[in-house]
Amino acid sequence: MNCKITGKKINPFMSFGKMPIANGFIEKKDFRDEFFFNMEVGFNEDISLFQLNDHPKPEKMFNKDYPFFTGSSEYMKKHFKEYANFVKNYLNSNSKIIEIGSNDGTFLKNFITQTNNVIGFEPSESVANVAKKSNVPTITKFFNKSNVKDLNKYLGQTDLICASNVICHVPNLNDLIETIDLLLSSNGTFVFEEPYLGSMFEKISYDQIYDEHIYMFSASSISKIFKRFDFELVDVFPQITHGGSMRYIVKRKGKINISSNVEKIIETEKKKDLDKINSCLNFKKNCENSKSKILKKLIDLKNLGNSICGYAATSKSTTILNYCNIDTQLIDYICDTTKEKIGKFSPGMHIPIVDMKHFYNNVTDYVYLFAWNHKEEILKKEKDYKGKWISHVEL
Ligand code: DWN
Repeated sequence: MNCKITGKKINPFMSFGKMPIANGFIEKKDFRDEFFFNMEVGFNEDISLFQLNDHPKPEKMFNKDYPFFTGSSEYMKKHFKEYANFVKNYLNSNSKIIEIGSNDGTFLKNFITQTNNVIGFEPSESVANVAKKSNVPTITKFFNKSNVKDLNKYLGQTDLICASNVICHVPNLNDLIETIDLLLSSNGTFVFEEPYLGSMFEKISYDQIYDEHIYMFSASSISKIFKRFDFELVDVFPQITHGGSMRYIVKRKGKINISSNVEKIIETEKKKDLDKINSCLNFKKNCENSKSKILKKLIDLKNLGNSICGYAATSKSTTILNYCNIDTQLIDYICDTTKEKIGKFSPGMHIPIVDMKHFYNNVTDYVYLFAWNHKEEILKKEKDYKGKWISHVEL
């Protein structure tokens, strides 16, 4: 593959094998036509960027039926409220705000009482419609140069562009940054949060890698990428969300002093070789060990006569199930709160997705927590469950 930013040829260092669309929850009648791609990952040392070798077209993933709703976690709603308070530091009373990938409007809802100068870009109709119902102004389109060109009121006049768990979904980062450049005011700020490469390596949470997550960023990669466009990474704030994320603050070059946080984190990343392929090769070994360990655990538990179900049909679970080849011989069902997933089957491995009533009426000896990143919230909710929780990451 060629790196999507620099054009340089990158050789994949690892393959996760054949993968379906992570959020492609499927009906039985469609099993035969299911789409798969070969999921390989590579690393561009020039810009320290971990990336997928190939990925399905964005329209195949983010379509009218996209079934992930940000508001499905109470904790995340709280997080986005706090995030909204944080970004107010970059605003004045007339500021215009744009969110890239605004999903169901969970974040922007925090602004619509204060200002009409707010727009969300969200290409998936299913989630965009929920935002619109909550009166969050939403453009049901991808965020790119061609889709912002007529937004005269916002061109060069937007004080804040935000995104959460979205920038890693955008294949053409060159176009994305040029679009930001078109919109941002001279002293404007781009604030975004993404799953953090360092946390993924530490937790061996390789399930963060799937079709939608084309990149896994670090402060080193973000700093290098934005420099190419005359922007600067001016601050970073580690987050505990989604198993370890990073909030990045980016401004046009020379606008403010760069916080010492940036230098510190880049130094730490260097010490951990996060800017080098070595850390990836180590991660590869860790993934292979993790796969053998979890498979052995599930098989041993089954052989001892235990029943096992899955909790939360996350996008991440698609990687675990397909990479480890886990099907209904090991996991009876996966329960989830999302009505758009219930009654369908998991992508690739075709495990039935059921509602929470089914979970309470068909209690299993073990539960595989696929939403391990929401552990606190879920374990509190399910405190009456008497069996054992398992996962490939430490719970
Ligand atoms: O980047 C992305 C992240 C932020 O969100 C996306 N590409 C898609 C999505 O990834 P995910 O599906 O792995 O996200 P979550 O938030 O780990 O899992 C969401 C799923 O978990 C939903 O199907 C709802 C379900 N869930 C549940 O059934 N009970 C979640 C919670 C908190 C619960 O209590």
